[in-house]
Formats: sequence, C-alpha cells, structure tokens
Amino acid sequence: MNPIAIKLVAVIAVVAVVVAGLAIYFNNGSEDSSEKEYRIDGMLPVFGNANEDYVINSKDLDIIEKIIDKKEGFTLKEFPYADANNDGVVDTKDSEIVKKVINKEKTDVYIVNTNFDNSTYIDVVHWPCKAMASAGVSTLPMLYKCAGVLDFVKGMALSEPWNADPYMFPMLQDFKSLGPNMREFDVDKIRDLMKTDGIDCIVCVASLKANEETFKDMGLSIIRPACAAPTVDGYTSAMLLMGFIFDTPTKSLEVSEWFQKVKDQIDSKTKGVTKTRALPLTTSTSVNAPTSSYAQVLVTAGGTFPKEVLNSTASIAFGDWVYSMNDCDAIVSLYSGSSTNSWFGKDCDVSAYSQSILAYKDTKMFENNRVYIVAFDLPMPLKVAYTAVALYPTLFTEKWAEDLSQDFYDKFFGGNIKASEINVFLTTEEIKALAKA
Ligand SMILES: [Ca+2]
Ligand SMILES: [Ca+2]
Repeated sequence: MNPIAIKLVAVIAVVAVVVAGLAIYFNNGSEDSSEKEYRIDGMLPVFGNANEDYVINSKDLDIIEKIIDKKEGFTLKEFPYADANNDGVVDTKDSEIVKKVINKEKTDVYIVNTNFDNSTYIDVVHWPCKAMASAGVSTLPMLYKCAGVLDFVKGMALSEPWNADPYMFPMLQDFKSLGPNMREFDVDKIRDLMKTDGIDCIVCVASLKANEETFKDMGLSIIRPACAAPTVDGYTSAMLLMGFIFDTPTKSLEVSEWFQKVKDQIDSKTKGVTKTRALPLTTSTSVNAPTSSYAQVLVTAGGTFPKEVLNSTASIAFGDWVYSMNDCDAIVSLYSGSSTNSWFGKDCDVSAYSQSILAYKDTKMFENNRVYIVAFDLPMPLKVAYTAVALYPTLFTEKWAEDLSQDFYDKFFGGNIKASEINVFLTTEEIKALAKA
C-alpha cells in the first residue's frame, strides 16, 4: 500500500470512529514513539497535547472529543491543552488539528515558547517544519544534538569568535553568519536561505527586534525552546518540542527518558541525606544567582546553596564573605570551554582553568578538598551527573558518571566519543595540582 492509500484509510477510519463514537488506536506509520510507554517528568509543550504527556496521539483526540460531547469530567478547565487552536473553546476545529498531526498532514499548531528570562508565551507554528535558521547561542547546538535535529540546521546567526565546539559540531563550522551577531538575523540573508535551503523556521532564544514580524509575514515560524533548562521537566519540554517541530520525536523521547533515569538514581541515593550546600560559579569572580539556570543544575543534582547566597536573584561578586563562610560545603565551578580549547578534545589543556582557582584557593572549601570544576559544555544530563559526583563524592564516583557518559554518547552521539579519553571533571586533587603548577 502506498503512503497516500494508507493516509486515506486513516482518514476513513477517523470518520468511522466519529460515526460510531468509539475510541480508535492510530498507527503513526514508521514512528513508534507514540506507542511506546515513557515515564518522564515533563510534557510536550504544544496545544492539542490534551493529556499533557509526551506526544500528540489518539489519546488526545479522545479527550477533545469527550469535551466536545460534554462527557462528565471532561472540560477545557480540566484539560487546558485540549484547545489546539488556542481560541478559548474546544470544538471540532481542535480535533481537526490533532487529526492532522496524527496523520502527519500540514497544519498550524500552537506551541509554548520560552523567553530568555524563562517567561513563556504561545505562538503559532506552521507544522511540520523542514529546515531552520538558528541563533548561535552555544546552548542551542547541544540541544539540537541531544534531540536529534542537528541536521535541520541550515544556517546560523553568529558572533565572533564563533564558539561551537569543533569536536562536537564539525558540521557547524563553515557557516557564514546570517546576521550582525549571534542573536539577530538579516532579512535578506534569511530570504536567500529560504530559497536555497527551504528553511521555514527560526530557532532562537532572545528578541529578534523589529524583524520578528517581518519574518512571520514571510511565512516563517519562530521557535524558542527552553534551551538552558537544567531540570528534567524543562529539558524534556525543550527536547520534545524540537523533536515534534521536525516530526522526528523518537530521539527526543529517548534522551528525555534517559535523563529521567539519571535523576531517579540521584534522588534515590540522596534520599534522607543532608543536602550539600555549594557555591555555583561559572567565572572566577562571581557566584551565580541560585535562581539562574546555571545554578539550578546543583539543585537537580540534589544540592542546595549556603545562606549567604540563598535569597539572591542576581549574581554575587566575590568578596571577603566567601573566605569566612562557615556553612558552605563545596564549590562547583561550571567552566565553559572554547573552540580552541574544547573539553571534548583529548588535547584539552585544563591549565587554562587555573586562573579561576586563584579566586577560591583561600576558602575553607578548597582547604577541605571540596572544590570541583565541571565542564559547562556537557549535555545537561551529564552535567547533572558530574555535579552529583561533586556534591556527593561518597555516593557517586567519577567512574559512575563516566560510565553514564559513555552510555549517553553511544546512544545519542553516535558512539565515536570515548568518555574515558576526555577530561570533563576536575577533582580538588587535580585542581590543587594545577594551582601549584
Ligand atoms: Ca498527548
Ligand atoms: Ca479551540
């Protein structure tokens, strides 16, 4: 049977169901992700996903039809994501959209976009998308790689020096910038890329300024995934959104579930254990605000913050207070690599990080052998795993994180990375050796 015939059968089946008023199980063709059961803290942030799980499938259609039929317990209030076209009511327009998604037909869908400050808003996407222009913010390529959508990137807005890791992203090294910097796009360059590469969406994190409406008028969809989210919930939402946008959900589901399993291991091992209080650093001279995505990695890894910084919503400059802290157990420095000194290269020169040590080498945490450097550029699930090693060295070993990393690279990055050959985590011992050198 050819694809068109299969689609026709599916449409006829839908009609038959509406007539018979029975639930139906849809076959989504070659994609089996809607049939496998997953258990993940998080959801696909797309309207039409009425049951707020990880996919849009017949279960969502079932809920929408029950709301339309006024079945007891089925209301828009109970299922806010049932309103697929975001017009405030649930009717056949919503079921039509969900049927089109299930049958992989073009339709407009409404997604939840995340702004740079983590606030969200709803926007329309002409689904499914085929190719994207991307902002050059470093967290986006890693998001694409984890979600399995890197191949859909046809161009990027870049700032000099372009910092995409050459080991992790060789395919992104030859792009000419689509705009004046990593967050902005020139209309003419985008128009050219629409012609040459068929891009139909822009994925970004920050404001596109006045250009955003122009791009929408050109027919482009604007997508803002929560690219730095350190929680399973947030990470999953970003992963699933990217998988959904390009109608390639399987890898995004697998990677989300993988992260959930790591989080479950951390939670079960740290249950009942006094939480480690740590200072989150990314640079040598300031502490990240506990509310920031950078710092929240520590919370996902089971830690908390010392009282001196606990209530701060902005980053905090280093001062004498750091050297007189009595209630801080550890320092975790999340340190970014560079294109010329990548954490993912076997030849990574870790002495580049010795400068940051000067800031904290007179602290009690350093004296107590409780400072660590974790590669900021790691995929989020691995960053969380290594942070757990730093926070709870008696519960989690570096070998545990390394074995997890190998499993992750094998499953999601094609298996050509050897976790044992790259040095993405520095213990106090290693840091002290660096400080002496
Ligand atoms: Ca669903
Ligand atoms: Ca509606």
